[in-house]
Amino acid sequence: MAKPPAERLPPGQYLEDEMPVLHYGPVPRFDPKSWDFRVFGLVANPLQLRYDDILAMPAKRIVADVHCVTHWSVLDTVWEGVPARDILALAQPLPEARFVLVHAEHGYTTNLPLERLMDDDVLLAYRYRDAPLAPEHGYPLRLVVPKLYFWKSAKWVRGFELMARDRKGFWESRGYHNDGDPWKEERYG
Ligand SMILES: Nc1nc2c(c(=O)[nH]1)N[C@H]1C(S)=C(S)[C@@H](COP(=O)(O)O)O[C@H]1N2
Ligand SMILES: [Mo]
Repeated sequence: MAKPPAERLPPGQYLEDEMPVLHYGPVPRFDPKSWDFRVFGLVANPLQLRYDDILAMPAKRIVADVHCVTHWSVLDTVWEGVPARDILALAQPLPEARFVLVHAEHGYTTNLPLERLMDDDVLLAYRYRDAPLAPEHGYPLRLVVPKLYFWKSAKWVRGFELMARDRKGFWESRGYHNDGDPWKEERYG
């Protein structure tokens, strides 16, 4: 049996029905001719994928609760896309690669341990609630990392940079916690 909603809420969170649109800067426009997704840094096989390459990969659908550091949570969000680990597997991370800096449009970044990105619920998503992702929610492609506060789920993603040492992303270098586990209330560093 599914847990009652109250037990699915991490400490300090309240329920919303729909995800409020929240981001820094403007919504980028998508040009499929110039768009790419790059996997670079400590990989044996650097990738430069087109949007069609990503759509052609086997898709996965997940249902997940998401939690924003500003205290709202939405239960049972539905996402479809390519598991991040499938794309990382194509790139073949080198043994010394342990961290990833996720790059998005307009210089937004967020950092994660490589191992975390390999979880089976981490997607590069292009559909939300069984419809194409809306531009303001990250179209054409966004990262979804359900186990961490939602600032780690970068919208408008353009690449993964694999690194030996951790490097802080946009919010992490502005006072947010480096790890961001909502169940441990890792809001600020
Ligand atoms: N590129 C980018 N991605 C981002 C952000 C941002 O400012 N820029 N904000 C993050 C934060 S803090 C949250 S809560 C979620 C909000 O996602 P939504 O607008 O789809 O609800 O996007 C995350 N991804
Ligand atoms: Mo957020």
